[in-house]
Amino acid sequence: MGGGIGKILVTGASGQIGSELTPRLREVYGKDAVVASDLRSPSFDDGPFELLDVTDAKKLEAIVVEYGVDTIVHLAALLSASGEQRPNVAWNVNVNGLYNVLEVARTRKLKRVFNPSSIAVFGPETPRDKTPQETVMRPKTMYGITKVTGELLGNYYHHKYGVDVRGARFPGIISNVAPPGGGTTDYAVEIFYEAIKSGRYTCFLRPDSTLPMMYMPDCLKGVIQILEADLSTLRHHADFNMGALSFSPKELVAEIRKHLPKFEVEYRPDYRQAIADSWPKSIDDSAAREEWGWNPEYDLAAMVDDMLKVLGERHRRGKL
Ligand code: AKB
Repeated sequence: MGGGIGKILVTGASGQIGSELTPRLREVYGKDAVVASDLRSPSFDDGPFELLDVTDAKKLEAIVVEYGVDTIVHLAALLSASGEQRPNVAWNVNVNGLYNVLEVARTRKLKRVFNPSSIAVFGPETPRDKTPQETVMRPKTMYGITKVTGELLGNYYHHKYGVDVRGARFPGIISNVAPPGGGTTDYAVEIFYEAIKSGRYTCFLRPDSTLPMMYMPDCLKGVIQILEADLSTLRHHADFNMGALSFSPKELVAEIRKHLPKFEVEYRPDYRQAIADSWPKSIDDSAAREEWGWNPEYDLAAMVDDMLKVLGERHRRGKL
């Protein structure tokens, strides 16, 4: 077992990332070494699971004590578009939920917390190309505000209390197991399902809206790398820039059309366009590369090829 990790609690285990990260963590650390938790049951059922609302600090602490948890991978959060629909819930879940996680880590002397941040911490005043690690952070969404708060809290708990909090600013994550739900980058997942099922898609962003993205296999690899990194090599903690791909809807459609030439797309930008317009186009992730060896593998062509293969196969079996 690497990085001194003994027993992991994953919050938000039934969500887009949790549905793939939890089984991967179980492959790496052992089935019983990873406790899944969420408001709803996950699609996998090969290990311990607890119903948990992360705003319930008492239940969270009871689970930590019962299982002897020493590491929390804290994925439970509302994303950017849902956060604009329900800003009060986004604040409560994203900030108070994280506060509960950090407090239990401090009082119960846990070894490590992983808390994903997001490119949503940036805003329109931030340089949009190759956005630097250290730069202007004035997000205009409630989600972005909660994520900046989370980074600041994580670094505070590290410096003041010695809690080993790690986090990376995730771009849009593209995957084919569980749908994302409530994000601005969700188009880049939905488009694959519609390309295969109906051959047409209505995109809620403009064709030229370039955003940073990442394929799930790279995301899973990155989370395990950052969890296992030697603390003495880290200068940053809760706030690593993490880049992989950058593309616009138009570029993604062109790549999909290499496989499905008849694929038709219409563009009808909605309220999510303003969110996308306030985010970076690409990310400078040299700190992550230098400090813990971040090195994504998938480019746009390889990601599209794999997504269409996996979903196409599922469609042929009538399971899409
Ligand atoms: C979203 O679109 O809200 C998320 C994110 C970039 O954090 N995918």
